[in-house]
Formats: sequence, C-alpha cells, structure tokens
Amino acid sequence: MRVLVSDNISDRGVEILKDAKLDVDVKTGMKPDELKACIGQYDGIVIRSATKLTADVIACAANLKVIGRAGSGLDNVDKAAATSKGIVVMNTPGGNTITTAEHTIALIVSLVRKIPQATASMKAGKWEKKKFMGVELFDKTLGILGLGNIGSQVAKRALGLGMKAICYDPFLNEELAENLGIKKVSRDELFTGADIITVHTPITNETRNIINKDSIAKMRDGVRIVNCARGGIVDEGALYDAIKSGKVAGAALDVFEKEPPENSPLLTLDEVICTPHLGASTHEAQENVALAVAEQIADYLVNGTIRHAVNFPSIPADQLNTLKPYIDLAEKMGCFASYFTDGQVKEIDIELRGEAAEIMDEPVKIAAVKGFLTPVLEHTVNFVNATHIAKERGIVVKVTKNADAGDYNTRVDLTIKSAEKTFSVSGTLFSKKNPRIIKIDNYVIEVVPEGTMLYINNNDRPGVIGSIGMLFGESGINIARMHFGRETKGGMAVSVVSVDGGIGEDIVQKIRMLPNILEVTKITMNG
Ligand code: 9EZ
Repeated sequence: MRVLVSDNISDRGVEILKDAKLDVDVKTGMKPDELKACIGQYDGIVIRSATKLTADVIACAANLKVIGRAGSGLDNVDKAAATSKGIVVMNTPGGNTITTAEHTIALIVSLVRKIPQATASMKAGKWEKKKFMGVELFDKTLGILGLGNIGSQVAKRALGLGMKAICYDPFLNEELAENLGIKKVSRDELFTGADIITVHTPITNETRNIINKDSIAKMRDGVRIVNCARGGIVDEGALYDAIKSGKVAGAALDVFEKEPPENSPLLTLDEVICTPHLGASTHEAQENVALAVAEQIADYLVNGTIRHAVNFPSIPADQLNTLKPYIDLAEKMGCFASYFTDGQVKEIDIELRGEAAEIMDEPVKIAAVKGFLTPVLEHTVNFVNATHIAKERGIVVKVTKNADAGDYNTRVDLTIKSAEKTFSVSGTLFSKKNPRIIKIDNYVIEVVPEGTMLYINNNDRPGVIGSIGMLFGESGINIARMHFGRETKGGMAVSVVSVDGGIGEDIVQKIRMLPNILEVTKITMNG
C-alpha cells in the first residue's frame, strides 16, 4: 500500500511508515492540481497544515483510506467529504500537549514582566526602567477555561509558580481537577475571580467568542487574557476595546481569527504580546506528532486499528475484546435484516439488553447500520461512512438500552421500519463471543449467521423439510446447518438452511415450487 507525505514531517515518521512495509513518497509543496493528479494512487496521506484537502481534492482520491494530520488542527481538511467517502481522518492530539502548555506559561511570564516590549525598547537603544514595571505571579489566580490535556498541564505549571488555579469546563474530569489541586468554579466565577484568564478549549459554537464584551465586563479590572488555543475563542474587537478602555491590562495571543492577521488593530497596542501560532513549534513536539501519525497510519492500513480518528469513535483497548463480538453480531443482524425490508426505510432501532446495555453503544450502532446498508447499496459502505449515508438517506437510527434481557444474559434487538412494514431480528452471544440469531419476527429460532443461507417460510406439515433436503441432495449441495422455528403447531414455520458454498438461483426457484413453501429468501452474509 502507498502513502503520500505531502507536508514536511520529521524523518523518523517516514522511517516508521517504511518499516511497516508501506511504499512512501515524500512530495511537499505541491500545487492543488499536482496533488489532484497524484492523490488517486495513494491509500494514505500524511499532512500538517499546508496541504489543503478540499472536497475537490478528496473527490480525486479514489483509493484513499486514511488522512493523518501530524498535529491537532484539521481546518485544512474537508471532514464531511472524507467521511462520506469512508476515509478515516486522524490527528495526534497528545503529541504537542507539553509544548503548548510551556508556550502558554512562557507567554504568561512574558506578559506580566513585559519582556517582549523591553527587548524591543533596548534594541532601539533605550533603557526604560520605569516603563516596564511588572507584577508578580505569586499568589495571583489563574483562570483556566477548558481543563483538558493542555489546560491541566498549564495548571500544574502555574501551581509550581505559586499561583492559585481555578477552572471551568463543562466536560470536567472532577477527579483530575481535585488531584491537581485546582478549584472548580462556574463560568461566571471564573470570569470574576481570575487575575489572568487562559483558554484551552477547542473552537465550537459554545466557545466561539466566549471571551467577549459581556464576559470581559464581569472580569476584574486589570485582568490579563491569554489565548494559545484557537483563533476566535477571544473576540478580537471586544479585546481591543477593553484594552483601550483600560479594563484589560494586557493580552498574549498565539492564535488569531485570521492567520496571519491582516492589519489587526490589536497588534498596534503596547499591551499586546504575540507569537505567530508557535504553540506546537518545538523540535520535540514535531518529532512526537510525526511518530504518532506514522504509527497510527501504519496501524490502520496494516492492522485496521483506528486511533484518534475525528470521524470514528475510539474504542479504548480494554474494551475492544468485549466489544468486538457485539460489533460482529450487530453487523450480521443488520445484513440479515436488509434481506427482509421493502420500500423506503425510515428507521433503524437497536435495543441493547442485559449485558449489552453496559457496553459502548456507538460502534455497535455503526456496525448494525453498516451491515444493513452493505447489501443494498453499490456504494462502498464502511464503519466511517455508514451513519453518514443513513442520514443522507433520511434513515433515523436509534439506540435504546434495557437492563432486562429476558431468558438471555445479553441480547440485541434490531428493528427496521419502512413505510410498508416493520421487521425485527434478535441476536445474542454464546460464550460471550459466538453470534446467534435467536428470533426472526415472531419466530423463535437459533441461527448461526454465516456464509450463504436460505430463509424458507413454509406451512408446518410433514414432509416439507424432507423435500427441501432431497432437492439439495439431488443438486449436490451439502447442508452445513439447518435451523427450525414455528409459531404454533401446524401453523407457519421457518427453516434457515446454511450450505457449504453458494446456492444458484435455479435451486432457489425449484424450492419455491415445492408444496407448502410460501417464501424463500437467499441471504449472503457480508464479508
Ligand atoms: C466549553 C469548553 C470548555 C469545552 C471543552 C471541550 C468541547 N469542549 N468544550 C466552554 N472539550 C470551557 C467552556
């Protein structure tokens, strides 16, 4: 398999890809047209921020399976376009945590001691001692908005400088905050209680301009503001006004709404110090992210393991063994159900029962949808694009949980609703790992979902099973398994016949013609 490295990454990363027996081409600085012309040959691509993977570039990527960003920002990738093609998009969120935290501390210290301004002054031949009077950090309160990996490393370092730390994060890991000795406060308490506020959140609708005119108005007079996270978390216009008015004593910015900023009034202010998005720019961080992205890409292309994907849920290693049989079961049930659905599908309902109610549900849901869509679409359906395709087709997918699994320890119920009918199938795991279908609509049955099977609906009369067996025998087809179920004695019955090898359409037709046979459906399990 072939991997294109289209931005500069450290050599160790390229070596790791080669060690995994991948064919690697390093071609940096390509123009969009050059990239479009060659991207079709590659299974994977490694980028930083320079390569722009827009929808029209991704449209040319006929064989691409994975996009790996050495670093964390993915503004240069059209994630929706990649997802709809089933391309995994991954980044390396951990690789630059320490480096970014250190840059934040560097800016905080520089800000309160006016080091950049003093440097510029001396280089201009001056010796201005009064002008650069600073403040101590000791005993001051640092307000940390967003206590993720970077925020918590900043907190540790601030405590080491003798600062107090308070934090606000709606997704806070409370134990982490407590262990670090950081006080958890409300959003307003963070604004009112801090001498310096530093932001460490992703940019989302919640966090865009979270530092704005209104929140600044709540802050202490002389507050200082630091953004080493993402441009746009701090409203630049509001910050400018607040520095001009004297409310905000200073700001340190590594990131901007537009990069590079064009004629930003903020850059005219003495109270503002800045760096050109250097948060992750150390040799160590660049080495870390190059190694991480290479290992992740190799792991995906060679072993199929997905780590740090932004368009696929990451499964923690300790849950993988428990989850895998459920993923397999759900995919098979989805595939099975697709043969019994007519008309426009409106809804796929997955009920996880008993032990199944305890597991991570997202991968199981995706597997059921993938299994269902694969036989009915020409389009390649995989774990990345399955839910996306379902949504595009107006199919609502729902997961519910139920502690009660009836006679089973664990059970998955799948219901497909279309305008014409509702079909349901239930499954379980034998010995925690072997998938079984245990109910098809109202028929209780025990089917090993594997290979090629015939689902036969017949009147419950003597001789029917025999006639089916005879026909297979005469056709030289070996029956591997046969499962039976019925509603009531002498009523309607189902047989599911598994065979070694395939079943030709002629045989299916002949079975349909046998007496007392009502319906025959040939099922081929995915994979
Ligand atoms: C939002 C956040 C932090 C925050 C943190 C994360 C998605 N997200 N949002 C508001 N991981 C502080 C204030």
